[in-house]
Amino acid sequence: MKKDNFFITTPIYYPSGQPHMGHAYSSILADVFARFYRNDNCKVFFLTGTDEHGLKIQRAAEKKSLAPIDYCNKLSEVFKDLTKKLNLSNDDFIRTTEKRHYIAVNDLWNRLVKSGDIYLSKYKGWYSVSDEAYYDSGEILDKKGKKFSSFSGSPVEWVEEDSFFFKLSSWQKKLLEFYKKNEKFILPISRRNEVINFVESGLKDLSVSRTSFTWGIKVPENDSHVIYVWLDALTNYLSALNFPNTDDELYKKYWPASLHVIGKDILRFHAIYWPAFLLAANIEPPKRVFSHGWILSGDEKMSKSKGNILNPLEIVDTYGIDELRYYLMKEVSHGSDGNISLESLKRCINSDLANNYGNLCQRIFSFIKNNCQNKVIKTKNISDADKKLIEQTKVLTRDLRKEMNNQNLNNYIKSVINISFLTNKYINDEEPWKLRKVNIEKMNNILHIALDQIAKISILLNPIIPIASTKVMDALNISAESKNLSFLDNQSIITDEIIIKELKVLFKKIT
Ligand code: ME8
Repeated sequence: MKKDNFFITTPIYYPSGQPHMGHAYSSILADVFARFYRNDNCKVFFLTGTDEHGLKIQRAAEKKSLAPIDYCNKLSEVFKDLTKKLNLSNDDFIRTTEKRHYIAVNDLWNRLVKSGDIYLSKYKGWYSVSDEAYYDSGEILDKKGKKFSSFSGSPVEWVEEDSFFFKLSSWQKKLLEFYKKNEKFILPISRRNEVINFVESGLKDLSVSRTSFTWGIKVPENDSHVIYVWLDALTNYLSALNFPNTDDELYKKYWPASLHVIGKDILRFHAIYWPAFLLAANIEPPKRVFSHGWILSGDEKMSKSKGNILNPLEIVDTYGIDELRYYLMKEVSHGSDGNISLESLKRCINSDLANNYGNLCQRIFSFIKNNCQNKVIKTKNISDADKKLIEQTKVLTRDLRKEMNNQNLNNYIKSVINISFLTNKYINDEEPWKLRKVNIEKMNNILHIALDQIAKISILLNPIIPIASTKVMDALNISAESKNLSFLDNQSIITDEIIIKELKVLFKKIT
């Protein structure tokens, strides 16, 4: 069967401060999808990077008395380090200050000029530098004389300047047709409805250049304008594939993008502006935008100003990267906002990783080491209890690909951890330790089934906890060809006669 190619992206991060849990969450989520499809024998290109232009970055650099590019060179490294710390499997890291990106943005701009979608006028209205977004007067709140966006809560300032505009209004109908034709372009459905309502309520033309500052990509043939940072930033998804060279192997293989993973705050840019720019430029829009919710801390959005930040780097140092990845993927509901706290992190690590999956692996491996000299042989006599566990596992794995294809990662994890729970229960019920002296054959069979279950669970958890699951797969001597999801198509993973290696404790219980 021919497998699809997957181009999966995280948002490219503003390097205007230290990485926070929101960054970690967005990136890990995208990484899990990328790893899953690689494990399902698909070709995957996974992209992340930094979004380095615009007033927000220019001001952040001024604050540090640095030239914007020096500031970006420094901060971009911090985000590159983050990708390593989070164990992201990205194939590329793009910076919007790279030449390849300038070339792509210039080309896209010229296409929009050529198609008649850009005109020169004057912008008069509200702008939020921290969101790098324009807001209508209907979206502005007044708090003690200061103005804020009612959408994001960020401060806004009044702007009046010459500007090029993109004829977004003329794309309203075509966008609505596009959403209708591509039902799963925006997931979850609640976000899709939000976008459709917004577009139906009417779209205004969009200011796509600024003249009051200089830190950005100059408009071709009019260098008093810099291109609006969102038109610039969104193009990263094309520049990483060597656009405008549409004959390039990467572009041919991976465009249109399969999945942009983004937070709900930047949905408008990805689900409205981006497909409109692309349709206008005669480029096929991406297949999916998945918009996750906010990470909250005690019902509030985590933010520096509120002082309620759990620092991802500190969590990784204290508890481990697999632990953080698992916690964020399991406990934060991906469609809606989710609360995180140290207490729930500890609870989750203990209950799912230490007591459930970790315990299952440890007890089986040490029993086999102590009683079978590390060797287990499969036998043909299958009991009712064996059959029941195998059947339950089949049921729980049946829809896993579908869950992933719809970004229902919470359901996916629940099913997998349930398999681990059922396998622990099976061992408790079957009591192989009681068979050591009376029925070696049956004991072997139980252990073999347990190892097979551990192999399945490890492969399924691999996208989420790559380090621990790889240790287990290695200790099971699983061949390279079997370390993938083909067991979902009934291929076997472990050999009939299996010799295991030593397995050290995977997850320590946190007290
Ligand atoms: O938006 N919870 O960059 P960014 C969950 N440069 N997600 C959060 C979050 C939170 N508390 N805080 C931030 C940008 N995020 C642009 C992207 S893409 C062409 C340009 C998420 O560094 C946020 O939703 O401000 C976004 O998806 C990502 O972190 C990067 O945010």
